[in-house]
Amino acid sequence: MADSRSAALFRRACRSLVGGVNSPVRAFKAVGGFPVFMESGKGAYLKDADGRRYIDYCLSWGPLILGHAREEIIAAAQRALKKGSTFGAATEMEVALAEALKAALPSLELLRLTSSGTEAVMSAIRLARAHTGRDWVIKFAGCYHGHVDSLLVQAGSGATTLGTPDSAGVPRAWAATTLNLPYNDLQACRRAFSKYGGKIAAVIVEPVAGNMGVVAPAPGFLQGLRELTRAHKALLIFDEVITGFRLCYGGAQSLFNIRPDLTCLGKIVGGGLPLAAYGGSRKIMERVAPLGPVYQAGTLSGNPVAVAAGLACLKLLKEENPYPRMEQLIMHLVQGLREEAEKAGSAVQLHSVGSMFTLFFCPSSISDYSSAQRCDRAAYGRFFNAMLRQGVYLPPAQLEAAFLSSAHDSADLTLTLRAARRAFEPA
Ligand code: KE4
Repeated sequence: MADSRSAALFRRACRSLVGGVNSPVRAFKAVGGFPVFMESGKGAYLKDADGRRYIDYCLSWGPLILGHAREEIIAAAQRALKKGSTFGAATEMEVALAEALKAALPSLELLRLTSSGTEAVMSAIRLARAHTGRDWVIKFAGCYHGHVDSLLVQAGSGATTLGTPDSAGVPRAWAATTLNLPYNDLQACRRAFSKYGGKIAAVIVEPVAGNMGVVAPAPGFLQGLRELTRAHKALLIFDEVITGFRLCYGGAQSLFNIRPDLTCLGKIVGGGLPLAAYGGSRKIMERVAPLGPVYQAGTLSGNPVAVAAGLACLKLLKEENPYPRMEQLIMHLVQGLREEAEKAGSAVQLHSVGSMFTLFFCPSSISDYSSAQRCDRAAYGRFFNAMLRQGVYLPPAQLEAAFLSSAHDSADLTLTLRAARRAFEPA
């Protein structure tokens, strides 16, 4: 509403912050209108600056698998904060978190904590180039790996939402080291390796894509990447910033039983605070400073408050194992959305893996970026706003993943499906 506090805050924000936001995909450009300013969150719910409550399926783009403001995580962060916010020195807690990550993902023999997923990916790419002595990287169109210069080529997430899949400001020479292939197209990968094998340092993949909407790997796709990279002595990098601890406690590499050479983690591992990580075999990781020549650093890497939140989050996930229940709930939600869309005559595709899902407004099946781009984004925008008006907050962009948390319950789903019944009504 033009006279709402969010509207006033947005007008004020635009005077100081680029586009009034600190990350483009929050700007609501893909769904129209202006961003709702949030004031607080609790469990499955958000409250905006005007006091309106929403059932939240964006969950800060993935980190909040246990819902907003989970008591135990807040308490752990508060305890840590009282002892000091940062030391720029080694601490026992960061070792404990590293040990917990290694226990969950056996492919991590040695790792490094960073403050964002972008940093983790950027470092993993630099390390792969150093380890192999090669420059080129294969990524997949529609996959987004953070705003790493050389990977902002046909990127997903906010880049695709804003129609800038190839960012300005990236030197052509850097983008030229990136081979962009269709997701799920193993043949294209085979051809790339047979043509450029000796130049390719790594393949980086979202093992379940979230940044073109949720798109699952085709059977054999990930295994095929593993075999191809091994045969050509390139590294396989799993970008598990979204899927890590989301699909199951061991992430996609456990679910699909694939051992990547390097893994990038983020979002959930910080329990909602800024923390990410990258890691892999000791042989590869020992090339990172101070042991080896690959330089990577960070003032707030392994920040004690974020580490405490991350440790508390992983402890709760291990103890509560919310995955089976969330999968049951998401099956119910997806089936209900499919039925409501059918009744309204809306052509939709529903994708879900674990507790992440996407409602695509598209009449045909989706398996990669080009098919995902056939979506009717205006229809998604209308649906998003109709749901927002009824107190349901979806990701403000069609080609993003929506998430469930362990705080969502069947009553939330009933309200969501009732809102969807009205929101699907033809415009
Ligand atoms: P951050 O630098 O935003 O912590 O992580 C970058 C990143 C890396 N890899 C994957 C698979 C990711 O999804 C992301 C970031 N995800 C987006 C949303 N899809 C974050 C939201 C935003 O950019 O504001």
